[in-house]
Formats: sequence, structure tokens, C-alpha cells
Amino acid sequence: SDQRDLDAHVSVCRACPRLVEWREEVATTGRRASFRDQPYWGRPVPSFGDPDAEVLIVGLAPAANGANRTGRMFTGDRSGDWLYAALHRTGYANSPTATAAGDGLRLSGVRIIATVRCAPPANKPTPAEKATCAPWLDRELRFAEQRVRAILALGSIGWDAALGAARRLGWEVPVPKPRFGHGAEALLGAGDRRPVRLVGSYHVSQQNTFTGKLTEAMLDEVLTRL
Ligand code: DU
Ligand code: SF4
Repeated sequence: SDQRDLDAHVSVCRACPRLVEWREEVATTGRRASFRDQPYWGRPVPSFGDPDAEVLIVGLAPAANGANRTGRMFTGDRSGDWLYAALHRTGYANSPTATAAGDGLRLSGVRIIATVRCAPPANKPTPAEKATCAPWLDRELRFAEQRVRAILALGSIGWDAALGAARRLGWEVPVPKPRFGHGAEALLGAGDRRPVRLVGSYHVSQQNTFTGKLTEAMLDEVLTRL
């Protein structure tokens, strides 16, 4: 399928020198001690979930020892523990846990996509890296264009990436630019297609979940709204 073709192409992308170096360094000499005996993926991480999803979740980037290790979005890290538990509570995932590709986890109705597909140092991609990876997001959105009803942006980087992709696809984006916030919402596009709801959520990173900035109830609420 087109989606499988895209996944195969993205998985060998080497367009960002700094990220290629980092993803591979972490995967070889830089493995976390507890994962030292495991193979690491060490490549761009393709999107994951239902290929016919009406809801897209746009995250930030793979975690160095999470998706950069397991090769699957939000799999094998604390952020993913939070996200998949919530997706299970709200009926989008068949299991509350994600450990590795091949664990039987399936999503229905949602697909998870990264803004930047390679693990960045300190989880912080540069503006140039975000721009370089943007065409991959555009292609995901173009596949989904006829069916997508809502996009959940995890964090302001996902929010800005979704707005940028929407503009490049020729969807109508409100002016001035809608501001990101937890629970923020904007309507994108018009024409012959029903508008796409863009919904914001604080990112599921430990920085937010450990501090209580993002609670389970807050995450369930935005997921339920979709
Ligand atoms: O081989 P496949 O059934 O198309 O699944 C590929 C991959 O995508 C697998 O990890 C399950 C996941 N997936 C999903 O989460 N939800 C779907 O509706 C279809 C596939
Ligand atoms: Fe390619 Fe995106 Fe990875 Fe850059 S971040 S190397 S554009 S997949």
C-alpha cells in the first residue's frame, strides 16, 4: 500500500546529519545500561496504528531509549506508558501497555505520527530539522485527507507542525495563528471537505506527567472529545 511504501521510505531517511549521528550513537555505544543487551532500532520511526484512522496524533520525536530502541512510536518509555494507558481507557487501543513491536498492540481509529522521526539530543530538534522532516508529515496527512476528522497535537511542536502541514496542503488555517494550549481547539480546512478539528494536549512527557501538569483525567478528556 501507499502507507507501507511511505513507512519503508522514511525508515531509511538520512537527511538530518546531527540526528543521524545521535540516533546511531545512542543505538550503539550509547545504550542505556538496562537495555545494553538489546538491539536498538536506531533509525527514523514510522507512524503507527490504524491505517484508516480518522484521528491522527502528532507527537514530538522518538525518545532515545524508547522508540529509537523499539522502532515503534511511544513504545518502551514512560511517555508511551501514559499515552497507551489512556488510549486503552478511551477505547482506541487493545492493550494498556506497549513494550516492543510484536507485542500484539493494535490501535483502532487512531494513528500516531512524529513531527521529527529521529531521536534528537535532549528531545530538542532544531528548526531546520523540523523543516526537513515536515514533508513526511505532509505525506501522512495527504493519505489521510479524505477521512481525517481530528488531529490531536501533543505539545506545541506537534501543534505548529500540524498547522504547517495543513497550510502546505492548502487547508484553511485561521488567522491569526491559533494558540497552543491544553484543550485548545481550531478548525482547519473547508471547501468540499468537512473541517478537521485540531485539538491540543500537553505532551505526555515525564516533565508534565510527574509534575501533575498533565493528569490522566486531562488526557482522557481530550481523547474522549475526539
Ligand atoms: O500487518 P498489519 O496488520 O497491517 O499491522 C501492521 C502494524 O500496524 C501492527 O503493528 C499493528 C498495527 N495496526 C494497528 O495498530 N491497527 C490497525 O488497525 C492495523 C494495524
Ligand atoms: Fe529524515 Fe526526519 Fe530523520 Fe531528518 S528527522 S533524518 S528528515 S526521518
